[in-house]
Amino acid sequence: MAQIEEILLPDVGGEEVEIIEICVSIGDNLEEEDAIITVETDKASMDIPAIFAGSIVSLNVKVGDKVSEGAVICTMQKAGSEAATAPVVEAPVVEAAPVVEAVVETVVETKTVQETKTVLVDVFVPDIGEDGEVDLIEVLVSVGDDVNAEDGLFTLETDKATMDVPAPFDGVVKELLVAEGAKVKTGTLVARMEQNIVVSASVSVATPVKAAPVASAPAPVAKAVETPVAVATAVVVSGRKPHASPSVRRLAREFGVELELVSPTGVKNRIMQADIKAFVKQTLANASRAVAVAPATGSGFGFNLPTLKSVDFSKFGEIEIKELTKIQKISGPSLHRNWVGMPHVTQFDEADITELEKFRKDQNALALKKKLDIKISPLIFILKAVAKALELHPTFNSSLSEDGGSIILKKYVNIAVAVDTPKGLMVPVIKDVNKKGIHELAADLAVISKKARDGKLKMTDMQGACFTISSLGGIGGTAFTPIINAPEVAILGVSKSEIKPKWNGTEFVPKLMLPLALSYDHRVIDGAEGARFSTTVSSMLSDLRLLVL
Ligand code: CAO
Repeated sequence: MAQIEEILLPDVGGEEVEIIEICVSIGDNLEEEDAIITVETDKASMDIPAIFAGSIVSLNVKVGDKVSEGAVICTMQKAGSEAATAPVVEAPVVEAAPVVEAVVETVVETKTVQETKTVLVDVFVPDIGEDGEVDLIEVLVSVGDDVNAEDGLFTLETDKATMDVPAPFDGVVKELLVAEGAKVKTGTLVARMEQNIVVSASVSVATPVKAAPVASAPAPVAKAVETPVAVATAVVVSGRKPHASPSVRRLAREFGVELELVSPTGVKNRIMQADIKAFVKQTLANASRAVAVAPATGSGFGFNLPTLKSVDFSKFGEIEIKELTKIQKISGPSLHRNWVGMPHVTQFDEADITELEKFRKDQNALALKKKLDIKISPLIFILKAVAKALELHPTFNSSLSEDGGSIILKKYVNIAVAVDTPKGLMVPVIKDVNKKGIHELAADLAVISKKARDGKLKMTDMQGACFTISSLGGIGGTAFTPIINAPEVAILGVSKSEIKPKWNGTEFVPKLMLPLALSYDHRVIDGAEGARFSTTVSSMLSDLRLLVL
């Protein structure tokens, strides 16, 4: 029996969407997942795929239509089902008189039909925030394991952190395609998992019902007409393997993009047109950055930097060659790019933290008495003062746009803290510093600096910073010029506090002075603003009451 189904627009985020492309014509034979139409919301464009293989019987929409969830897009005949004709069933001849006609009524029922299907789904390495390959150091599951969504499948180690590749859904591990020691990158196919997906359809079934016979004019034959079953389907499918629709594949082909390298953002790991565009944009940006940091030839700055000649140092005495750490190898080019690519100005200042230090020590003594596992270092107050200064001087909480023509102001206050670790410098981020109290920040700093030192930071722990603080105060030194961590526009360097004689108008008094060094990107921030920001931070550290104003 022919099965004609109405394909309805699924939930695409609860809003009205505009149809920007009709990807099929009447009569086209489609495979499951082939795009039928492309719709556009404020945020993205997406394909609406065929939920089964079949042919297009009718198209109910056109380009430019604005449609909402449940709108009929088209009707499709399921592959393998017969032509949609209404079979007429001859009822046996009724010979009796008086002649009776069996009146046929059609009752249309709408039912929700749910079917569970098991599908094999490819699992890829998600976006790890790095372009190159990283080491797969541990396989956490075995074939046949039942895992829950977000359970770790593999552990990867980058130069900055270790992170797990999580199971994208509840399911069973069917194949492990990589082993310990493998090199993988974003988009590498690492496993196959079996997933139960639920296909739910609202089905309208027209069923012929024989009503009670009624007396009628004589007629020799009563015919019972069996109406074909018409099915209308609104399908919500949960769980599909990552894929791209034909229109997205076409776009990828046009740009020469390998789909395996693109991180999907669509529902159920679908690669969207926007993902292809973002990938191309990122690749171009990386290419131009690579040109910008090329140190010796073609520096990208309109001049060539002189190359260092290689020197045979062994001619002058004993030498040893020691490789840079992985972190140094990675952070080196970034530091170089940031140093050469941004016009740095460093503003120096001092904050009188005599009172703050007294308060801090009292608070630590109190915490000890209360047996609280909290230690407040000067850095906690510096975080708080910087968060307030970022709110008061929003230009510091911005990034320069790619074309250099505007700044992007951020309404959140996430501050990165440089942490010295045995493997090198790591820069984890404390989120929403402006909304947190001193104790919460102390706990956060303790957690992230421990994670950094144990090499347990995840990529997400190091993303989303608005500003960085680099504190060398626990080590020593009077001042240094920190390098801005692009795309941030400023960084605060903190050195060791020292008692200094300060003139109060009549005499010299001993004051505990904290040296501050604020480096900022002069393309975004001018000197006066830099001095104002620095003064705001030092004033707040000198008088904590200003923090609550
Ligand atoms: N002046 C004087 N003393 C200071 C100080 C300052 N500015 N800042 C911290 N101290 C003291 C602390 O009070 C603590 O002393 P006590 O143990 O007596 O209380 C001691 O120095 C050690 O502090 P800390 O370093 O453990 O804690 P912190 O909160 O100040 O810093 C962290 C945490 C993670 C930032 C720090 O440990 C670190 O790794 N700093 C290095 C950052 C770095 O390498 N930056 C360079 C980047 S550019 O290459």
